[in-house]
Amino acid sequence: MRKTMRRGLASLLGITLLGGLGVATAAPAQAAASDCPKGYFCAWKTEDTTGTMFKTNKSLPTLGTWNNTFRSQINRSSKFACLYDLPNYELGTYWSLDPNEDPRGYDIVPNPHTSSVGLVATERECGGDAYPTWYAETSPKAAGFGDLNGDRKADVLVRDKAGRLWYLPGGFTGTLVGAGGWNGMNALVRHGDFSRDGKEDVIAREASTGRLWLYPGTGTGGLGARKLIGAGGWNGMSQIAAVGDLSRDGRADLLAVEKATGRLWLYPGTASGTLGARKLIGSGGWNSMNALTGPGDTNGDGRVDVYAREASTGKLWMYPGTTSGGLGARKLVGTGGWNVMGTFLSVGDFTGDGKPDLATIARRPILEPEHADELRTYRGLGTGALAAWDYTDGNWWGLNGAF
Ligand SMILES: [Ca+2]
Ligand SMILES: [Ca+2]
Ligand SMILES: [Ca+2]
Ligand SMILES: [Ca+2]
Repeated sequence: MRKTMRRGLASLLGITLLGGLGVATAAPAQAAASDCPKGYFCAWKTEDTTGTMFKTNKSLPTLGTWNNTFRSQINRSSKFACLYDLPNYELGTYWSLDPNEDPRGYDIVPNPHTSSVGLVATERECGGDAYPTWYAETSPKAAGFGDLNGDRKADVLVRDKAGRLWYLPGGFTGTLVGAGGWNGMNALVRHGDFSRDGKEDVIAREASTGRLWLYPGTGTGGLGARKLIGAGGWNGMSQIAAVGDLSRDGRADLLAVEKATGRLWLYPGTASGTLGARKLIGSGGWNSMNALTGPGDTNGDGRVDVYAREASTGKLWMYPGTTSGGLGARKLVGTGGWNVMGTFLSVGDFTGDGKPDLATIARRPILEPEHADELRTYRGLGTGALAAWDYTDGNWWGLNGAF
């Protein structure tokens, strides 16, 4: 869990932030901040960046003669700089500086106290792991989705702000499964086995091209070499949601809402692991829904269902899958307030009762929006409805998506 995090340092710690205010740019004595080379964190024993300069481009567990001496500092590295009161990055008090600070300014530290410096890819890593903690009970039955390694524990994939992908198998741990570049994707879904090898896969939409890519799951949480399954035009879809097998042919399908028309389309999975000819399953009005998610069979009739959030009301609706492979008359599942959810996480049954559940990442109304996100879990009741949320975890801030 997150320990102490400090941002907005000027107000919290009495540090004066110069630069951009026309304060520190003119005086020659203060021009030394620009002596800090790009790629480094630098500090001085004086309040005005004069005198001997400390610099590092890697993390340092101890600071030797520089221990507790930083009075002014700047982070010109491409990483977040974490400044710890204790050596060895121990979590007492610490604060973080954004990457690539403007050398026309710097930070003043009234009371020098830094004893170790960390340079990390994401702000989360100043205080812990890049990935959050996820826990799932073992389900009595295989859900057919939400389980990349087939152990009947619902798992989660998380994208961090550095564009890496982490696999969270459900026991509080995480493994790196995507080394980078995932920030180029503007939609990420997985819901079962598209490539027909018995292992769950990931589908991603490339923002710059509107292409749809299939990343075949390796069956252990990792992903293999990608394969193009949509040549373009997918940016015309406002929502893409995996739903499992809605068309009832044994192959996982994809739903998409067409921005221009508000139509809901089903893209059927095929025997070859590609998408077949699309089928209209909602003739219009779906633009009024600003989230779609496929939690599985929520009402126990053997057919997968869809949850949709209505933008204007913040209500959550359940659309039951029908025998003909479409969606039936909707039922209200959440009476309001669902617009605070940034992400819907449908990964099957994580409470271990065999009924699919729902998790969300909610944006709390707090002063520091970058730290606002928390996980909430909703137990599925097996009737299509959800219990009130019964677990929340504030460790889910500072990420760039989960699915
Ligand atoms: Ca699993
Ligand atoms: Ca299907
Ligand atoms: Ca159902
Ligand atoms: Ca459950």
